[in-house]
Amino acid sequence: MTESTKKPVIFSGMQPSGALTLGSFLGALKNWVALSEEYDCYYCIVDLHAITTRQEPADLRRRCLEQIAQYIACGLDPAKNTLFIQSHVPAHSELGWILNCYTMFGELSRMTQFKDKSARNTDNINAGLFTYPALMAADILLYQANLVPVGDDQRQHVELARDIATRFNGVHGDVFTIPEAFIPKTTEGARVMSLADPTRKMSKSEPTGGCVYLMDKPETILKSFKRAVTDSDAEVRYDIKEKPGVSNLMSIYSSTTGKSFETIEAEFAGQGYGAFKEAVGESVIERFRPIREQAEALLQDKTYLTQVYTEAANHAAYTANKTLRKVQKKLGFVAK
Ligand code: ATP
Ligand code: LTN
Repeated sequence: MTESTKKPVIFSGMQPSGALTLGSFLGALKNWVALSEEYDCYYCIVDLHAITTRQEPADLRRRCLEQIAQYIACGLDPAKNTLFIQSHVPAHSELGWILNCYTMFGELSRMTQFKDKSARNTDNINAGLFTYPALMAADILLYQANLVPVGDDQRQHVELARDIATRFNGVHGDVFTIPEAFIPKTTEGARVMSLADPTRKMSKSEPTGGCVYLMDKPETILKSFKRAVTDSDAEVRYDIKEKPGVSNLMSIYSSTTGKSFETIEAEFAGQGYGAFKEAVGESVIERFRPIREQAEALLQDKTYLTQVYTEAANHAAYTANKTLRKVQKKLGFVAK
């Protein structure tokens, strides 16, 4: 991607905190791919964010590489998209610290992800988990991103990034582009719920037995769907309050097949849940099969993957450093 391409900019990221799931795919990756031709896209593996919860070093290293392979296998062409690892571009940490000083304690206290994760990890409520949104704002603002495609659970963080940017610009003049969140509609996977507990988000770092993974074998996927929690009235009907399990399966099926809820209700009228669950499972299997096969093949070629993330980091650092230098100058830091 050359400097002269003046496409609007996209930034988004995913944590290497576990294997990618159906939630990562429908909530994020699928949209990233759809947007990747029209925008100048930076898609990041946010390892600095991942260490806000404890990670096994060997797993973290392996997952970063797997994630690059999966990004590519999902359709992100590394020649057109900057696919990089966050810690390879030190400007993220540097701007992250600066923006901490422009983020209010009260704002961070209101973040639902912090409340959730601190309630679940009572033995490690670290400062990084609390200030995480300032680092996320840095990720986005370094690239002067216009659009940030995320799942619904990240809306609040993108809103905060906008507030931080507006506050900084208010003090120092126009430095940052104010980003917009891009969140898919519910029917297209805004929030894919756990198959074991449809009131909770399918989350790769919280395997409740309700996750479907991008690299799962077909028989595993089918088993997961057959076990999916539903209800006892055996009617395929969309009703998020009364029938969260069935509604979640319908959303998934709608995303993988493009069928509307009405069509799905008609298709399974009077059939009970067995056939329905199997059809949803099969649709996910077919969607994932080519991705898994290509990711497996790419993982055999470590030299290629290293080349992809190294070149991407150089490109990202160039853009990020321009913004960082501007910020440092505004703050009154002495030039080197
Ligand atoms: P963690 O469990 O470590 O918090 P996660 O599974 O929530 O991870 P992230 O890496 O934090 O996934 O998220 C990457 C992107 O995928 C974000 O934009 C997020 O909104 C989206 N996403 C993740 N899970 C889902 C889901 N179940 N439904 C919709 N979008 C999701
Ligand atoms: N917080 C996000 C991951 C993330 C991100 C970003 C997303 C870190 N930096 C910048 C969009 C833009 C999450 O937990 N899913």
